[in-house]
Amino acid sequence: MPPGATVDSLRAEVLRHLSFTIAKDPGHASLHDWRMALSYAIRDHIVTPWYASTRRTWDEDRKRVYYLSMEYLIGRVLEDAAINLGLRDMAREVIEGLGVDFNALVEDEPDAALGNGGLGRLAACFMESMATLGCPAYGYGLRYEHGLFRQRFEGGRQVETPEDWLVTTNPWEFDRPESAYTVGFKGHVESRDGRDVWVPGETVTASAHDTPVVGWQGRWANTLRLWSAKPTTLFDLERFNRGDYAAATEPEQLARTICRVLYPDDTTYAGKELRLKQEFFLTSAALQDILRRYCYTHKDLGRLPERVAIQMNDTHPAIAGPELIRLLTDKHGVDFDAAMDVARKVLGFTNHTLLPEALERWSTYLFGNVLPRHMQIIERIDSWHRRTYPRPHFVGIVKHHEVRMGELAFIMSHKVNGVSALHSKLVKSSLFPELSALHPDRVVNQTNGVTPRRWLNLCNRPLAGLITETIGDGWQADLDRLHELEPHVEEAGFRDAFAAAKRANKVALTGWIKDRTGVVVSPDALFDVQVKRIHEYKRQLMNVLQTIAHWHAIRQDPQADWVPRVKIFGGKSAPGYFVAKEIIHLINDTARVINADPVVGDRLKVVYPANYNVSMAEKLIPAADLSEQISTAGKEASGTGNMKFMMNGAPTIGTLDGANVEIREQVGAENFFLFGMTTEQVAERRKDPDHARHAIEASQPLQDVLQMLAEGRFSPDHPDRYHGVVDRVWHHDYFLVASDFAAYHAAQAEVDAAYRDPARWWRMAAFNTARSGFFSSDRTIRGYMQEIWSTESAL
Ligand code: T68
Repeated sequence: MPPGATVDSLRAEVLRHLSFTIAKDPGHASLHDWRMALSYAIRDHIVTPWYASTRRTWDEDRKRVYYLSMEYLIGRVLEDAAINLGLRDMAREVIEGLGVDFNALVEDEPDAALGNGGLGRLAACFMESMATLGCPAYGYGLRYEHGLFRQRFEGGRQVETPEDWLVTTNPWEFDRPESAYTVGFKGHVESRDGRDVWVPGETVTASAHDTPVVGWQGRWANTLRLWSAKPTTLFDLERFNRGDYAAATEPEQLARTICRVLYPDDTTYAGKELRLKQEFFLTSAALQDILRRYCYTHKDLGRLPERVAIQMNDTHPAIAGPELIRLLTDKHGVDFDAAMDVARKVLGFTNHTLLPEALERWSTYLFGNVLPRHMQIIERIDSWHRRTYPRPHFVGIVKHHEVRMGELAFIMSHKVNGVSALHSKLVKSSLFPELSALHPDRVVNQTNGVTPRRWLNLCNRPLAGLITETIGDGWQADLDRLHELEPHVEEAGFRDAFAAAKRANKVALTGWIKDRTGVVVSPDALFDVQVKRIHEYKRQLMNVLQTIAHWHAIRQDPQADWVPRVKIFGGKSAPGYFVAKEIIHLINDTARVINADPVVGDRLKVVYPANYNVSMAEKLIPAADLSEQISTAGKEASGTGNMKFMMNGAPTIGTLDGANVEIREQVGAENFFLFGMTTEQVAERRKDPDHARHAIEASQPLQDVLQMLAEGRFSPDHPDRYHGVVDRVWHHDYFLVASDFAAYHAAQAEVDAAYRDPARWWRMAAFNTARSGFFSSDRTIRGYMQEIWSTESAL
């Protein structure tokens, strides 16, 4: 808690901000006004540690980490900042004392949704962990006017509407218009005095907006610096005076467009000029800012790696390699070989996917048009690498008229990392086999993690309270201490308290589900949750097919001893991803039929609240009994939702994919519902051209489900709506839904058996929490600091 902060002082600060920042009197203040007043009062307490951290970093001339990411999926800030400062309970007391509903106030804040899914949320967890660990760092990103779209369902179909988090003032950001850089596009390259000079055809100005990120207990704070684009010249007065009004505002239009929206594609890459411009805009502004800061106190750019580490979050900012070379050579006069040496010591690259469609590639035509100087530099890097590391069949950066950003990022980095043990192994062996053979020490692993401050301490107050009661305080910043819960897991009293905490969360969720979806569910049912982006490889389809099989089985024998279940789905599809949208429609259609079936009643319900986001995750995960992590092995790079469920005491039903492998290792095989083929078996299975038919023929439940879908049981208004789905399972089942179905169905029966035995179930659940310490993002960040960034904590 900040020294001297009391309920009285915080109340006075809130009232002062209400009067003098918001200019409202308490009698007329809206919920929004109160939220703003409280946010400013809390923010004031961040400024002191923020300022102190920045000063220390300068005074001690510390190495800084720069995290470059196109996405930051932050969620709400107020409660997170308050809890890290030790001010949350005080804030609640103050606000309730003023006659305002604290929960409603917290929920009035829009989610900052500047990301699609796991990659963006990881960046947000990393920012929080770097602040907690006192690692001097800046996050660089884009200040999108509209974050990830809002999802609604119309007749069960996903409909997207724009998100507008900036419509009301964002109290957490500080505009820094003095930190501004020019970023160019297009144009041509000229030779002047033997030096290549890029003359851009278009320019925009990148202007900084800083958000402080405060760590646990307010001991350190870093900066998230988001760029917005401004026109370099306000408008073309000469054209305007000639009456050419549209052309006169062209610079404004270009600038407006760049930060207008977040690309809503996760894992597929959008081949759009605008996307390339966004990526370069972020990267160039960040690199100019980094070099300016370095040159403020240092002269020798050759020693940049001693003070600067830059991490590229996937290939999206991979233009950092050539841009750094351009700035060092063209602007600072460093020679090419020396610039290559410096760049490669400074840069690191994190890969987040093995899906081939997600590997960014740009046509050389488009690339050369938008970034002509960078195209030259990339060709030079490519031939430098071929010369320096000769190899007969090596695939370079530029091939078949395409620039391959993965290869570029690999070559320009001193370390390349995957995000789970399995994934890093596959990065080496399948994604970059040739490059890994040339650079055997380059690929390393850093298994993902999540911040326990938000994903346990904040979102699950009942469980956090029980943990503190049982092992004392301090586990929030030392999550391995959760192991101290293990001896208590054998005590019936502790397990009862654990179950009671879960029940409290479930009761709260039932109310929320009723409000959001109209469906009434019982907190006595097993809450089975799959929340994540909708994607074929994540196999929500397999989950819904199994749900139908389960429904069918209940109808055959309603009086059998069924464990009541609530199937909870959440997630968005990329707007142009037809197959994923069809799966969404199917889940909603299935929910409608099952929830209205009087024969089944409370034994099975299906709910799919629209617009899954960080704030919804904070409600669903603490109330989950079972975590669905059922991707086709070899496809989910890591997963981080799986870690959040584990921390909150929900065992996993899952395949040996991504970080599931390590979750199972940590928690023990007896506390994990494993099923399905391994990566190797998947590859083997695909060799049989009739794999799906064989699997369907061997499973009566699956045959029945496909038959019901084909007959239109879930789409009576449009009986052939799911013919495409059925046809794909039979004939184009790349993700092996059919082949893993029977094993999944059997594992679900195992789950029921375990749930029927409360002692067994709560033992499993509690071990999940007790053994989740490894999945703190603090552990991950320590790994990056040691193995990739060579940097130390300032604390
Ligand atoms: C996710 N990737 C991985 N990509 O799928 C997940 N892609 O397994 C992993 O846990 C997580 O990264 C963190 O490492 C993504 O989320 C994207 O969102 C994305 C966005 C734009 C373009 C491509």
